[in-house]
Amino acid sequence: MTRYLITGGAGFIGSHLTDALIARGDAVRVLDDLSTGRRENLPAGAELVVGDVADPAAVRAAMDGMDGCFHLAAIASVARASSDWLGTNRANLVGAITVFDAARAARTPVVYASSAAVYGDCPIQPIVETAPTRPRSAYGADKLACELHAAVATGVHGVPTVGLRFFNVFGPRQDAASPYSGVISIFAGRLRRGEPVDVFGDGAQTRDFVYVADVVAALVAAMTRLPDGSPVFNVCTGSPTSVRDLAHHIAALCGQAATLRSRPPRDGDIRHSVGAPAAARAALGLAPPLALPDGLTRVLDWLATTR
Ligand code: NAD
Ligand code: UD2
Repeated sequence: MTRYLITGGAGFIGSHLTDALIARGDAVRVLDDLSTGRRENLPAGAELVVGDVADPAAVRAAMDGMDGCFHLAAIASVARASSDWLGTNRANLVGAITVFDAARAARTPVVYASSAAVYGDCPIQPIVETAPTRPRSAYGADKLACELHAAVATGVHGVPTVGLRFFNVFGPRQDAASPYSGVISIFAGRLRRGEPVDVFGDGAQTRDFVYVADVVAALVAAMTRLPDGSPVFNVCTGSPTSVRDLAHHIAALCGQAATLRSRPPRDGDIRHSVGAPAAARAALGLAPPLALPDGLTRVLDWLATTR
């Protein structure tokens, strides 16, 4: 039986990955401080260790006996990284270095979550992996630094690493009630009740929304294939959607008209973020992604069963 450590495994993406690995018969240990993750997200059979990913002793103990590590623990919010720069740095960068350091003793492979935020405002869309990285947020800067430390882990210490630059991930279990959550969960939670939504800036900013099951498939394929050389890949669809169009689209699926309230732009907000998916598809053998309307329907169906 293959054994995996998933840091942040009680969170949104991590719990879907845990489900997938348990379903195929792997053993899963989750290290999570439950700051945004929830015990109830985890399936029966997953082992939960409550602890901090920036605590070297906790990470070393959690890594013991593992065949691979998926490192997903982080404070996953551009807005929170802006208000709590140092606190998020500890979770988002010190946490990653702590994982790489623990992995080097046994050369445990690490597949870790990076972000589209590493690119900043990229003039050429869709964005390819070789585009310049110029983050505009503390969150994106920490994710880029994770990639640099991953290259050190591989090049100096022989730890196989693969970084996945997730674009904007959505799906069931993303918290609709948190203001720090992804825009789809916030909009879906409000629009289905006929409530207005806040649009930061003019709403013409675009994002590449990728469904969580496609992200899980990329994580599993990256761990299975472990391409050499500490590579990084976009995990995205290649299709842009503006925030304003997103609101109208979700409202239409709910049989409502959307009421949009204009709000000032967010600090560090990126204007356009659409990824080129070809390199990941080729290197990791990924299937075409789920179409946005199908993913939105799944989110709305899930919300209807939960509240
Ligand atoms: P999430 O908040 O649901 O999951 C993060 C998990 O990490 C939570 O369970 C949380 O409790 C845990 N955690 C936070 N700080 C920790 C710490 N110090 N020690 C241990 N556990 C800690 O967020 P998510 O959307 O599932 O994000 C997972 C990963 O993917 C993160 O690294 C995030 O930066 C990255 N990512 C997410 C998106 C997205 O659109 N959701 C896009 C790009 C990258
Ligand atoms: C960033 C990263 C993403 C991921 C995420 C953290 C980019 C391009 N993307 O996502 O990869 O790491 O951080 O999980 O850097 N918005 C509104 N109203 C709301 C909420 C959001 O208008 O109520 C806007 C927001 O200003 C932004 C867009 O919606 O333009 C998406 O916001 P988000 O918070 O879902 O994600 P984003 O793009 O900051």
